[in-house]
Amino acid sequence: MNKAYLLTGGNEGDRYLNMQQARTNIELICGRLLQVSSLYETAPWGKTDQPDFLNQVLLIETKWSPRELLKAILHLEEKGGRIRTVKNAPRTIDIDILFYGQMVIEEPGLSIPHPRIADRRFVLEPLNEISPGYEHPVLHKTIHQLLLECTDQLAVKKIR
Ligand code: PH2
Ligand code: MG
Ligand code: MG
Repeated sequence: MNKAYLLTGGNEGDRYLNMQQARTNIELICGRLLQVSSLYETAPWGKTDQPDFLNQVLLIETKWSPRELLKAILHLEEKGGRIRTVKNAPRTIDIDILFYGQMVIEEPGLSIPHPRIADRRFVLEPLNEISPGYEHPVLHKTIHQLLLECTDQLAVKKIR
């Protein structure tokens, strides 16, 4: 079995319900939840004139390969009512693969680790809550270290 860290996020519609449905569907389709961070309310990164997000990090155990996992996730996003328009637009649910074990993959449509982890406090805070000592396989620094060095100042608030 392989372990993968996923980030869920959304800022459109019933945010709590969408995040909860994402967790349920991930567990049904992708694999068992091993760890779940708190929910965080986070200021929008990138395109800032949009509502605040909820974000959460999940650690799962999965039998799927990275490519199969991506396919399953895209299916779940569609099921969750996500309509893709422009980059960084508001969305009901976004599910990103952050890490897949210690694998490094650079393929069209699939970059693992997720390329912007170190630039985003909304990813590092929930990750740090569940796995501060996890080593980034490319940057060779722990999540805790990356959080200490992160220059992103956008608000990230633990809500429960
Ligand atoms: N996702 C983005 C762009 N900006 N900002 C926050 N706070 N949370 C997100 O999940 C997020 C974002 C692109 O996927
Ligand atoms: Mg994303
Ligand atoms: Mg995404």
